[in-house]
This record gives sequence, C-alpha cells and structure tokens, in this order.
Amino acid sequence: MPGIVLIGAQWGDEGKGKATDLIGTKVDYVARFNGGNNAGHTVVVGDESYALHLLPSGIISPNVTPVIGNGVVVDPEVLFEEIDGLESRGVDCSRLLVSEAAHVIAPYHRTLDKVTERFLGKHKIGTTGRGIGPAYADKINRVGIRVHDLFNAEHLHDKVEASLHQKNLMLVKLYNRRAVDVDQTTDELLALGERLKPYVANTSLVLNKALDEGKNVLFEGGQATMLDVDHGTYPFVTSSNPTAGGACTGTGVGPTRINRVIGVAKAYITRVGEGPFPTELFDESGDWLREQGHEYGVTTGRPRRCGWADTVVNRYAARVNGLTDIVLTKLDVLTGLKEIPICVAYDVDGERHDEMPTDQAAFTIAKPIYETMPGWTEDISTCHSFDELPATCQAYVKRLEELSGCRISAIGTGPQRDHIIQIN
Ligand code: 2SA
Ligand code: GDP
Ligand code: MG
Repeated sequence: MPGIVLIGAQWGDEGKGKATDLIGTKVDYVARFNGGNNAGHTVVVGDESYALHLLPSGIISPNVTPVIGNGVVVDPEVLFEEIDGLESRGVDCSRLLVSEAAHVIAPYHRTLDKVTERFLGKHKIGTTGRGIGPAYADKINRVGIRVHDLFNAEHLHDKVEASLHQKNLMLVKLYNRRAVDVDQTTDELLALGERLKPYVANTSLVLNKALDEGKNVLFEGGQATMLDVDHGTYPFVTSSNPTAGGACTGTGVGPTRINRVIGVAKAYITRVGEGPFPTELFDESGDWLREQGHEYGVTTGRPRRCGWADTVVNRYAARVNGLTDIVLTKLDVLTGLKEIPICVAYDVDGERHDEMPTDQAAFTIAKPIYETMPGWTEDISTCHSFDELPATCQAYVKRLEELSGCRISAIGTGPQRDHIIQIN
C-alpha cells in the first residue's frame, strides 16, 4: 500500500496541516522530509488548534507514528519546547522517531541567520531567522553536526571545532561579534543529545519496513514548491527541497515506493518574505484577502503578502512534483467577491509566457494576464458535496482545475477539520 507525498504547491501556508490531518486518519506513519522549525502548520481538532513547527502533523493522531526524517534540520531546544507544550495539553509525543542522520541546528546557526540577513541589507531573503540556511549550508559544506554525533563527547567536540573554525573568524573579523566557545557549545549539545536519545532511530529502515508490511506512509513537506532551493524563485527560497523528490532524499525511501503526490494549493495565493510575486495585490483587495483569510505567519506572525490565484504557478507545481491531485484550500475566503481574477499566463516585456520562466530576471518583471470569473455570496462552509456549492463557485473550481492541469480531489471550505469536500 501507498507511500503518499503531500507538498505545498505555491509559496507555503496553503493549509498543508489540515490536508495532512485529513489523510492522516488513514495512515500509519507521517514523515517530515525537509525544512525545520521555519514551518508553521495549523491543525484544528474540534475546539483545539495546534500550531506545529518541527513536529509532523501526525503527532496529534494517537494511531500515527510521527517521523522526522534525515532531510530535516532539527533544533533540539525547539523540539523539546514543542513536545512539552503538546504534552501539557495531553498529546502523547512518545511515539516520535527522529532520524539519527538528520542535521542539528545549533545556537550559532540561529545567530548566523540573523547576522547574515542584517548584513545583506536590501538583498535580504526575509528568512524566519531560525538558523535553517546556515544549518543546511554546513550540511553541504560537510561541517554539519548530525543527530548521532550528539552521543559521543570526543567526536562531537571535534565536529563542533571543525564547524566553528571558519565561522568564528567570520563572526569576529567581519561581523564584529564574539567568537563562539567550542567547549561550551559541545557541552550544551551533549545535554540536548541526552534528552533526544530515546526518540532517535534509523528512520529510513523503519519507513522501508513499514512499506514492506503494507503500512501507509504519508511524507509531509514543509514550505512549498516555489520556495524550493532548486525549483523555486532562487535566491528567495528556503535552503531545502520541499518538492516531491525531497521526500525520497529526505527520508531514505526510493521513488518506486511513492504512489500518490498531493499538492496543496490555496484558492488564491500568499507569500511571506522577500522575492517576486506576480499576482501580488497592493490595494484594498490584498488587505481584504489578508483579513478574510487570517493571513499571518504561524511561526513569526508576519503579515502574508496576498494575491489572486496564479495557475502558471499551479501548472508548474503539477509538473515539477508530478502531482496526482490537488487539495484546494480556503475557497470560503473568496465568498463575497463580485468577480474573481485568475492569472492564466504572464506578460514578460510584451511576450506571452504560458509556462513559468526559469530565468528569475524575467519572472521578476512578469505581469499577470487575467481572466475573470463571477463570484458568489452564499456561505459555503456548510456544503458537504461539490454539487451543493453555488454554480459560480463550481465554475471557479472547474476553471482552476482545467488551467492547473491537475485533478482537484478535495476542497477546503473553512478552517475546521470537517470543513472539507472530498471529490471522488
Ligand atoms: P528560511 O527561514 O531560511 O526557511 O526562509 C527562507 C524563505 O522561505 C520562506 N519560508 C516560509 N514561507 C511561508 N511559510 C513559512 N512558514 C511559516 C508559516 C512562516 C512564518 O507557516 O507561517 O511564520 O513567517 C516559511 N518558512 C520559510 C521565508 O519567508 C523566506 O522567504
Ligand atoms: P501550512 O503551512 O500549509 O500548513 O498552512 P498554515 O497552517 O501556515 O496556514 C493555513 C491556515 O489556513 C491555517 O490557519 C488553517 O487553519 C487555515 N485553513 C486551512 N484550510 C482552510 C480552509 O479551507 N478555509 C479556511 N478559512 N481556513 C483554512
Ligand atoms: Mg505555514
């Protein structure tokens, strides 16, 4: 039975937490494969709302084993805060498995993230400041600390020394900061390792065995396609691969084990941080979407930039992820609009582009070409089937599906767990 990948099709915050939770009731394992506590997923269960950052959404469901894969960067301090917070609300986190090969975010990564952003000035990326980029940079530079390094004092000291050598030169000479102490950092990491130990496992082996036994595994992406370090709007991206391929490298499971790839897309679109965004609205429509959709960051509280649906982005996401279906969220937010524009292509310097330009200079100046659909005023949160939706609302969904080149299998009609229409 299946390996299902679930990813963000746009710039994040599409409602992946809710979509994961929807499928989560049918799965045995939920594995995160990229990013870290830069993610913010909201899962609403009854009257309770959970904001998850590093923990997989499956942590809320007692029958699911949540897994943090090798592709995730783990800040142990944040992990424990999140575990303590959930356990104080009665959520049992003892089932959690953390890959021994995942990289660790150390305090100096957080410092470097903030200092680098400040140093970049007008070229800044608008990161979440959680140390994500510097931790992945260390991984690629081969000076990273992995979870299994936390269990051997001598070995860890060696690794921390190697990792800090160049950074301390930079911190002191370039950023006018104090050097980070190797001994003290090693001791801090060893203490964190002690608490982490019971959760640590060979998660690639666990997940492959689970798939061999016919268990259902959901691979949950953090961030989204347009923030992918390879396929996103580089350099305004995160430092991992949130696209579907990342599910394999980020968990140690081969592509032949994936049976379904779900893309989560909002009925409009948002972005946080810097970078190009062709359908961004700078007028009152943008403010209206932000307020209607409560578009503020789950991790940092930053107001999200808002814009009309962009089907060039959706088509691109369908292609680079090999999407089998789309879960369309937040359709209810558009209720009350007379007309709803949909971006169907871009105008780049007078030339029409039906597909995403890979040249970022072209994407930065891309102007949306819109088609306009009639809106609806009826409350759709009480609709439980596609046929119950107002006719103009059905037409909007059908047009989005057609332009995105991918089947829409479910529609979010409100923030609650049961505000969803499944389409067979
Ligand atoms: P980073 O911190 O190095 O990953 O930042 C690099 C870029 O990636 C963007 N990014 C995100 N975009 C949307 N949502 C994210 N998670 C939080 C949420 C964001 C928040 O769910 O609301 O609370 O602000 C997320 N994480 C990273 C980031 O804005 C940079 O553009
Ligand atoms: P994620 O990062 O993709 O998991 O998304 P976030 O949790 O950061 O942001 C999505 C927000 O939209 C959350 O506050 C969800 O509760 C909310 N949400 C999800 N689906 C729907 C929906 O269909 N309608 C409405 N109104 N809100 C939704
Ligand atoms: Mg989010």
